[in-house]
Amino acid sequence: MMTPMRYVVLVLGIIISLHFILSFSHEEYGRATSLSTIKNQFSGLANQPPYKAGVPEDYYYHANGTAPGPRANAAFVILARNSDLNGVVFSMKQMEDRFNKKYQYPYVFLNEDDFTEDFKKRITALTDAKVEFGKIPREHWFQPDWIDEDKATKSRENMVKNQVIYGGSVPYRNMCRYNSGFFYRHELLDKYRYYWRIEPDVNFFCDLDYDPFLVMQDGNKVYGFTVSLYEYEATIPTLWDTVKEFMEQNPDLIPSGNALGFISDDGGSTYNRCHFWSNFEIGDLDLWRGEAYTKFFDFLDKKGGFYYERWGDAPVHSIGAALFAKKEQIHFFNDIGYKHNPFQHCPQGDAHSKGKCWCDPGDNFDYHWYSCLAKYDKLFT
Ligand SMILES: Nc1nc2c(ncn2[C@@H]2O[C@H](COP(=O)(O)OP(=O)(O)OP(=O)(O)O)[C@@H](O)[C@H]2O)c(=O)[nH]1
Ligand SMILES: [Mg+2]
Repeated sequence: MMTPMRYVVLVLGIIISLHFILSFSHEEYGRATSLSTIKNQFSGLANQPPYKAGVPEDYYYHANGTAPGPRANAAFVILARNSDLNGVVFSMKQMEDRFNKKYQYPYVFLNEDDFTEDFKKRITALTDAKVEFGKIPREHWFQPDWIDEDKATKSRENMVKNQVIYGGSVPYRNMCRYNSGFFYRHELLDKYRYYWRIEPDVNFFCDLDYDPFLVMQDGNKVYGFTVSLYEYEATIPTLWDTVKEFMEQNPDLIPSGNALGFISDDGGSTYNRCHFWSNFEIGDLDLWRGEAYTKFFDFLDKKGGFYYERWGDAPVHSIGAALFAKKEQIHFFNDIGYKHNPFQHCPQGDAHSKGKCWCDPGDNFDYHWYSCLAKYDKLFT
């Protein structure tokens, strides 16, 4: 007969052996349960935003050559015109050199026109990863019939008079509406869960020796950013009233512990105009595909503000993420040095040296008066 103590030792032995067998046979299990991962996810630093703890060292692969698996189910998404080719090449070459030649994530290019052969040739020459070129369905792109064109024209004329940037442009409005509510419905993205949006003419300043998609996946994050700032009031005069109307009608879609404090300084009465700069996004497509955001986008779209005003995809995504995600699910990618004119996030201190960044650390938007990062930080303090 076994004594109770022997039982305990036996059961413990079985658990420990199982853990080791799983760790060796399933890379993902091993990584997910490694001590530093658990420490990062469950303890963090008290009263500090989670990014301050840094990405655990076991996510890093500093050597050259293909990084060992696993990979996330993810792709880069680039919306572009044929005329954007040189700018896209500029961004994509840096993405390959700084990150993707080791990770080989596929690219999806989207356009309301057919991409030219020249475009496809110059893009595919830049990478060994899979590249797909998609055409946007007409009904996802162009101004819908039910928009009152007289009203839209008057509003554009007014904005031109008031020198609102892109205020007179219909294509720009199509683009903002498409990025807000349609890109994630393109059939080429159906198979993916995570995306990283890239725009023409941006800079990536640092070596990225870990996979940000896995950090999103393992940490249950749904939206990642590098720059945040204030929106121009003139482009969104009625946006917040519309959002409030939606919130009043759909309280059950809005979880507690969300990031409302990032977008409102008074518990939701007014919008403080903070938004994540959506020319850089690493996100979970399921955030946009889910019930809450789907209803939210439809509600906004029906109000016509993408055409009667000039609602941008940055405030629309940001408000959606801030309302429908938990604040811990929104991640600041502190170690990704990034520039889209005229602002840049340049990692500071250890993050700068770890990434061998080439941006000037003195030129950093983080706590500039026009940046909203302090409001993000404040969510956690
Ligand atoms: N296919 C297509 N893509 C577009 C169109 N307009 C803009 N884009 C893309 O949409 C994204 C945003 O457009 P941008 O012109 O960069 O807008 P922005 O970042 O607000 O303005 P900039 O400061 O000029 O960069 C980029 O990836 C563009 O390539 C368009 O009419 N058709
Ligand atoms: Mg741009």
